[in-house]
Amino acid sequence: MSMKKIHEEQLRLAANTIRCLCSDMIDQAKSGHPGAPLGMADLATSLWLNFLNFDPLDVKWPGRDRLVFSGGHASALVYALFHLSGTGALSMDELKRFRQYGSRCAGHPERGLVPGVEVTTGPLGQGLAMGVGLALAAKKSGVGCRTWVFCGDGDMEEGISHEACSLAGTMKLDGLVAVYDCNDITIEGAATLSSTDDVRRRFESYGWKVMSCDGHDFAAIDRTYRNASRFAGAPVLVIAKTHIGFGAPTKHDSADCHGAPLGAEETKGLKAALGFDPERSFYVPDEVRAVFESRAATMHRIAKRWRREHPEITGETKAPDYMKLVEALPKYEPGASVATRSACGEVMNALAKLVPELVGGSADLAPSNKTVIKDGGYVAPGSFEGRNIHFGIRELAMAAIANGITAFGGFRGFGSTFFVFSDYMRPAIRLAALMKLPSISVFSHDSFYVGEDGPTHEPVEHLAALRTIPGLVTFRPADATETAYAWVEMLLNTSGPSCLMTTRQNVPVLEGVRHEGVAKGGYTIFESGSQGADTVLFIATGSEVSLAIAAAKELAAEGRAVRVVSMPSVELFLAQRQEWRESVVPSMMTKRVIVEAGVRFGWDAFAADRRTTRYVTMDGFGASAPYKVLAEKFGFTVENVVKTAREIA
Ligand SMILES: Cc1ncc(C[n+]2csc(CCOP(=O)(O)OP(=O)(O)O)c2C)c(N)n1
Ligand SMILES: [Mg+2]
Repeated sequence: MSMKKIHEEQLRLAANTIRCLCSDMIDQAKSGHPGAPLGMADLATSLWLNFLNFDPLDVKWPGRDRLVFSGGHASALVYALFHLSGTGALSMDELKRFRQYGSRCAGHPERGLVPGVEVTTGPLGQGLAMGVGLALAAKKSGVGCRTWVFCGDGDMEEGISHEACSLAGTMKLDGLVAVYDCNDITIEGAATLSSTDDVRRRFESYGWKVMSCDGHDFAAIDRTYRNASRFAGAPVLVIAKTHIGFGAPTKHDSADCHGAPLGAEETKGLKAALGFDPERSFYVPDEVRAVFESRAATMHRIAKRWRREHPEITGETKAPDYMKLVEALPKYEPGASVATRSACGEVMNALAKLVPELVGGSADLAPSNKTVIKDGGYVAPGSFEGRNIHFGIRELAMAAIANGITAFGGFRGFGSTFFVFSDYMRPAIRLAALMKLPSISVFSHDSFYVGEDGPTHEPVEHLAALRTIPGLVTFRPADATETAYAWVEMLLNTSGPSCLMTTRQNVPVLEGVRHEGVAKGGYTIFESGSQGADTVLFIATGSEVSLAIAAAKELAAEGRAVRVVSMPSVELFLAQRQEWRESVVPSMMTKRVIVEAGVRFGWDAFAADRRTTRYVTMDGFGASAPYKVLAEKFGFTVENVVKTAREIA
């Protein structure tokens, strides 16, 4: 289908309209970032009207190009574009409610709020890394779309850009075009105050094709985009020299316009300089509406035809069939001894056959994490079919790329590493939770039982820390069977991210494990004696469940009433109805012992009575020694758990 090119004069008028709209929005809100929208308006308008394959009337068209504004502070620009494009989601009234409670035009663009916004951005650098994930998924999907990422000096400075772009270059990830809004200004002033590296040579050394242009010269932008979109064999970086605050009479080229409204006078000056009526606000000339409408109409025709020709590609991630997953699970015999990381590997492989959309890898620890999909093949330079990815030692990029893969649609991205390094991934896990994206993280070596590697490698506060992220579901299974059920629950959870914590060391396969119990976060795995106010109630997770059971059995042998609750997912348990929670952890059972090889933080919520609640938890960092020695030193022995229980029994 031939596409009518939008000419330079029309582009300029459209870009200037966007500049005025953005400044009006920001002035009205008395809050926002005008500098980047004004600086990037020409680049963004040119892309939108002449290159971006995006149908505003079918924003989920699977063949669409993916567009990311990694510097989410340019949100006004995003909203102005979506408004003009005619998705219908952003009316002029909505633009006037920029940054107000309940508006779709939130401070930074959020996936889910504005249909067509692919990923939430704002934490600098993550958008670029998610763009790598989107581009990787695009290659895997075979739909042939491109991924365009706008990024700025801040994105370039962030460590994650080095991680993600180095990987993208190594993999020769073509179809990805990053447009670098190079205005040499950040909040504190000149970017050179803190960064003088040569971005061109940096990216060339990663294996990227680097192009450059004047970001305000439409002919040059057009030429560069054309070359970039045709380039095969490597990702492309377009270094576009721009002026922050372009058009603002006194604040252009100055950090002053980065994050503060221009204000009435400066905005009038901006409009006058751009040939607009200084007294008119939220104004869009008819010609500008017309060019956006014409582009949208063309795109809609293309998308419709594409959908007719590819009815099999829906772009949706299907929720897997529960019964099929359960039937495929390996069975573990009580009494056997299996590290939950090993069980994790077996279970994951059994389920991966039924869930072809599962793709991901490890940050160079796959043999330890046990997260290789056997026979799945690897993503390699120029070859993207494999289901396994060598992320390299790049945990944060791994998590953000997994988010990009998941956000593309039709895939579930996962990443894995040692649990202690989950901190390196946390910002991206948080963003997944905010986006309600069902990415998966697998963390092996989940406690001081790591042993000889010592405290640098022994997570202590990490369970508590992950449990604080709203919307994240964590699983710390007690044994191989719970691990199997946890995997099923992670795959069924399509409304947010999940994490699985597994042991390095062997743990016994337990009796009494119940799928319903894992699905509900916590359940009674063992009890003895007449259950009532005198029962000693143990609540434990992961490798400490078998320890609690052993201690409970010792007390039971003396005729005491005991109960052990396994709580693989604290947040799922807390989300259950009162009846379930009360049946598992009855309020009248106030004698409680909580056992977890992590800090006590968070567990006080489970104390019915402080005087009769005891904790076998970690008070500080771990240490370097054989883990059996550490278990003695830190009190994770049957003897100590029994002794602790006796204090209240
Ligand atoms: C991870 C992270 N750190 C800090 C910030 C706060 N911040 C927002 S924009 C910005 C400066 C970005 O500079 P640049 O990308 O050059 O944007 P420009 O000033 O050119 O618009 C900073 C530090 C952030 N959003 N994310
Ligand atoms: Mg800048």
